[in-house]
Amino acid sequence: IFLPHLVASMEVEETYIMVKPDGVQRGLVGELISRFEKKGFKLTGLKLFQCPKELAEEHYKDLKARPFFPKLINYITSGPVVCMAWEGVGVVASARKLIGSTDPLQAEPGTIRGDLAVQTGRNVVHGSDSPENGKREIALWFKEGEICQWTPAQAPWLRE
Ligand code: IDP
Ligand code: MG
Repeated sequence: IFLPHLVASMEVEETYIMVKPDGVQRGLVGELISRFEKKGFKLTGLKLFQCPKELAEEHYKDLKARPFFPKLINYITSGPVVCMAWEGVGVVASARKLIGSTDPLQAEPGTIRGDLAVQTGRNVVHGSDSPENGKREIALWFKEGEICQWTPAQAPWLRE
């Protein structure tokens, strides 16, 4: 039987990664960019941005009914975030693995949240949970012209 959800995707995907306000305030921007860069994914969009309330609410609309929603919106709008678009084969699931579990105390050592955070309400980074949401979120956070298509010089040294 073919179980597609158990197989790492071979498609080129895009994911929206965001350093949340705590990550920016704690000086973790360089470290977080570096983790995705070193892994071998391609950066296609990057900006520091003060998120308006409406955008935060749209981004997290699936969580609207949750009791922590108002606090989540306050958190995400409490200071600048760093918005990133990353591209690569299997990048969505791989980025989620690099990020680690939502609760940093449950996140494995070696993951971003496992190494750098202690609480769900201050878990330093966002990553899209599906290729569809990757596209949706990049379209939500970036304007046309803010995404760059380019070929990294190291491309032939990352994939045969
Ligand atoms: P994810 O960021 O790992 O995908 P989601 O369940 O999509 O986790 O939740 C989005 C964000 O909402 C989390 O990263 C975290 O900042 C916040 N959040 C989720 N659950 C809680 C909670 O129980 N208390 C406080 N904040 C939460
Ligand atoms: Mg999520």
